[in-house]
Amino acid sequence: MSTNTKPQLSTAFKKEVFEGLTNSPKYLSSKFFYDKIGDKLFQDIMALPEYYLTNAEYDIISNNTEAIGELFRDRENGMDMIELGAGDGKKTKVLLKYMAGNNFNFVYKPIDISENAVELLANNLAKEMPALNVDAEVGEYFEVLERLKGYDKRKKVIMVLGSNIGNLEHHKAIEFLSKLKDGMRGDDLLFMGFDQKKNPQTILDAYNDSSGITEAFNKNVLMRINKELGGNFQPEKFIHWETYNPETGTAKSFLVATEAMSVTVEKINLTVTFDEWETIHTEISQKYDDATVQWLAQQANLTIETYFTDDNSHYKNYVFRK
Ligand code: AVI
Repeated sequence: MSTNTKPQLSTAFKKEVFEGLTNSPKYLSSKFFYDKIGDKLFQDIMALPEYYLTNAEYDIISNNTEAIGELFRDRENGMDMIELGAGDGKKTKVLLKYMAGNNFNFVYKPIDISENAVELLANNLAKEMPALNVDAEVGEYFEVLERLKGYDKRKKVIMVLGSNIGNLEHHKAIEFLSKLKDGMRGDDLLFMGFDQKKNPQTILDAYNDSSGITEAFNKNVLMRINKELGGNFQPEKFIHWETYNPETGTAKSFLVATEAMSVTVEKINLTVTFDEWETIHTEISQKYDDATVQWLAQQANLTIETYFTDDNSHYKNYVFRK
């Protein structure tokens, strides 16, 4: 088992924080939510009653384990299962157990932007399923995709769960899907989770929980700037604000300044001012319908082979082929 780390991530953090805070309107990417504290907050979010996504996808995988596993299987040559944004692997473990228990010949390659998440998962799998062949890696999706070309010797199944694609705007999602497609060969599959459009209140509640964990998660980007880049943000002077547009399916998170202030970020030589009620856009969480997923697939030259859904059709896992 190996775990590679990417030191240039902190340079990207500096560059993107500078760009985002000097832009009008201000923005910060949600990919910077995830450090040790952010990972823990996200784990807590996944356990919230309001955050229906995790249970919906868990149910889909648990209720269709055999059908999904058998789609993945290559009896002759074995296969590689590559998971982008693996997180804690709770849902994937259901499949891993099926595959291991049914004599699949495979390597599991979890990849996550969070070094901490990858390490925890690798250690946990080593304990829970010691016979499993695991090859974990830390990295950002786009640069890791380049390195996947080495995984070309046998059938590949690429998994992206958690509706992680929803954190990308459509043009970026198409770029992402196209790059995945470029790394796929004829019998390779892409198994991806897409949160679906539904009652707007259900979506707003999922991103605006009553216990304030999502608020802390959103503000964690400010905490990271303070800790890692010498910033002096006062997170209590910002409120977490969530919007959902049922027409476009886009949920957006903001941090809104409750008073005029000036903030300095020493390590990037930056002082920025905020007007009262000025915003920082921090995240999008896109919700989909079949037509939109079909359109994204077509733009990326992928075809939808089939999909699996939960009883409420709140969430869907689609299987794509090149
Ligand atoms: C990781 N990602 C798909 C989550 C989402 O639903 O957009 C992150 C999240 N943000 C707030 N709550 C959860």
